[in-house]
Amino acid sequence: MTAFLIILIAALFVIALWQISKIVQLGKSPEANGADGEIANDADNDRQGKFMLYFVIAMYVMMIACFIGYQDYFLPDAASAHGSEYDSLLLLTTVVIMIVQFLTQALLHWFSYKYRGRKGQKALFYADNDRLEFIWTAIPVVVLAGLILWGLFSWNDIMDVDKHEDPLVVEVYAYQFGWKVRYSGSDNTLGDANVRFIKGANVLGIDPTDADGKDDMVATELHLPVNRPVVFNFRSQDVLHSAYMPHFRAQMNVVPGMVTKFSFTPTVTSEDYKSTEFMTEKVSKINEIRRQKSKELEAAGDVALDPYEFEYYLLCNKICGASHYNMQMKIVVESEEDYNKWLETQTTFETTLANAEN
Ligand SMILES: [Cu+2]
Repeated sequence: MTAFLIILIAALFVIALWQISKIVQLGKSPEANGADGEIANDADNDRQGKFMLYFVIAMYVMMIACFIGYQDYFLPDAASAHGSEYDSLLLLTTVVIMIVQFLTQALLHWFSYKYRGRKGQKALFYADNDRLEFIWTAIPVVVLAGLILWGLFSWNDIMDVDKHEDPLVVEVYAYQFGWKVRYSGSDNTLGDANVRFIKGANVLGIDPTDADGKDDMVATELHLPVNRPVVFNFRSQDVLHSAYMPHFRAQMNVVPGMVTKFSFTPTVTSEDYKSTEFMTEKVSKINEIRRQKSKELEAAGDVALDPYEFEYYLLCNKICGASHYNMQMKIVVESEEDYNKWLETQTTFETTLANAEN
């Protein structure tokens, strides 16, 4: 490996010297360069002009192929109340950018080809055109102002955590490398917490003297009742994490030493989402791949793969350390009834502490 690197460096050094000598040669007078020198002639310009044209065609073909080929990887419909607005904004922005770049790239490369250098041809000196300048200034101003205004209103609405009536208050707690969730119990108020209180069974550092914290419940799965607004309070034990819930179009940084907030209303239960056409098709495709892989594994004497089943997940979206990739928590959106049943099986902080002492 070291020998290869030395040879590579030596080769690059020789190429650099050769290039420098060419630049020195170019710097000399045109006469010294002669007819076959390094200065571009008509044949060179013609070739370069055509390359510009081929390049833009190749770029469009690749772009269209990517849009078609990667369709399967687009996120499916949003499962939260604000999600469709967010998706419309993203779609409109993408469409506008696509139209503009399609036209401008085509023009840029076409003109590079059409007006490629030819001996004796002179460029036209064209100082300015007020009407043209007005058009290409006014249109972007109007379009951008519209996009920005819509974006600002959407942002303010999505980020306003105080707009809901009777929301469910939940804490999402991040640590290297996992998530915990804290439910606020019957008072719907989270008890104070601080990493300094972390001790024994008190894994989230809930203040044992705060009465609001006694009925708090710590869980390892995030269960949410459908159609009820949820206000998330995010806390980190160690480093910067990011709580990412792609199906709900939600993401918020989780910062040590402070509480960050986000709220949304889940609108589709896990069961309903699993039975959408998109998801059943996707899952059967994945399972077909797994079946093929299992055959290979079994032939080699290994254990076959389990079939895949879709679940909502909360993922970490900040590279926070060695096991970052594995930092996820299952999210279950269910009916109010099922949610209450599940909640009854959870243990309050008070009971957890009492059990730990015994
Ligand atoms: Cu993380």
